[in-house]
Amino acid sequence: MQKNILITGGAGFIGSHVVRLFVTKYPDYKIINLDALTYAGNLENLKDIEHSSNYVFEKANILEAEKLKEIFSKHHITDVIHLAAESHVDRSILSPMDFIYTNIIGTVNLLQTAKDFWKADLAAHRFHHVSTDEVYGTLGDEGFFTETTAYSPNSPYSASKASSDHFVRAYGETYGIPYVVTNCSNNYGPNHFPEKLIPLFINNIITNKPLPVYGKGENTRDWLYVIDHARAIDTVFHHAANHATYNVGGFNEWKNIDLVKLLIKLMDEKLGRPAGTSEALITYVKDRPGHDLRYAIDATRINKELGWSPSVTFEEGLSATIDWYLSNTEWLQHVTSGNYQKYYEEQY
Ligand code: NAD
Ligand code: TDX
Repeated sequence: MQKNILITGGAGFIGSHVVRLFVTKYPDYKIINLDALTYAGNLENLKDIEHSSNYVFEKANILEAEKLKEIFSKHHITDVIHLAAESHVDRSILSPMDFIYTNIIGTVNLLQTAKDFWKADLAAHRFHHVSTDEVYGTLGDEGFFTETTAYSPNSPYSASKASSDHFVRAYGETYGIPYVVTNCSNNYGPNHFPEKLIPLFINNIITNKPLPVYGKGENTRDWLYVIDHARAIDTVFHHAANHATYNVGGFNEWKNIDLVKLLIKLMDEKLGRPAGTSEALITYVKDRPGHDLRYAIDATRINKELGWSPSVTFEEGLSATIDWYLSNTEWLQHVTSGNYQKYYEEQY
């Protein structure tokens, strides 16, 4: 059967890398990128592949059920890789309802559309839901999240993602939707919107602005290069058993303050500034409410069962990421104007 894969959120950070990988690696598939182009969606992320003959863009919101039906019919959608979401924890604290609409109701709309459209032969299809390690809540100083860790979300963002994961599972158990779920750790890389820690701090170091470290900077995250996440999605989409879930991570934990110092070291070198100059920009600010202390993914299962592992080290990935931002200052200027600017001023 010809594969016509609907990738939602394909104009965003991770989605753009997934779209690029599928369009270039699978010329026989048709890739339909559905995106509402919110503040986080940017078609500039895909300008190198936008004229590919196996690629189509549909501007649509996953809250519009009728529009989803039209798109499924028009393109004979055979599979879904679902990334569209509101994705920033700090925004979820300011405006939780946007997260409930898109992440929960939008996901259920998509599930419902897929279930109705695929009803003649559900087993021939696949719904890949892209989720996060944040659904597991927080770890103490030790231990890892595994696929059997109980959900315990602490932010409106993670609660909305946890809810969407539960709906995906429920549509599998109740209606037989053939789903897979991946729960990934923090991504970094090109096209990352500069509201998240790494791109925000890269931008602020370039422009000599304060680096707002929440609390004491002791919170820990597990970082994965976005292209390795896209590779993991490719692997799970093609090879996982139905109803499987996989944790995806880099076995690469960093305390925020140590990561910020590494970033400063690399950036001062690349910008030709004396070592440590940008440390003066570090500014400790009020902690994020409900701030999870530590995330750490146990990615043994995807490694043992499907043979996936990260392809680059953190130092390689971070260096490539900084180089990308330094040579794409126009991209940074475009996304840091307008609405983003207003939001940024409200925050700091
Ligand atoms: P992003 O915010 O960069 O991109 C989200 C995309 O979804 C944007 O292009 C936006 O326009 C689109 N979108 C938002 N609401 C929409 C709607 N109602 N209808 C259609 N399109 C809509 O997000 P990201 O960081 O690329 O994350 C992608 C997915 O991966 C999300 O589901 C997120 O929860 C998950 N995830 C992210 C990370 C991470 O570190 N960024 C880690 C694990 C999982
Ligand atoms: O200005 C900042 N200062 C700061 O200290 C920002 C933006 C963040 N932080 C801290 C908070 C976190 O401990 O840095 C850490 C990383 O923060 P974010 O980049 O906002 O990521 P996080 O909250 O960990 O969530 C991310 O990873 C999981 C993504 O945004 C989610 O979409 C993904 O699901």
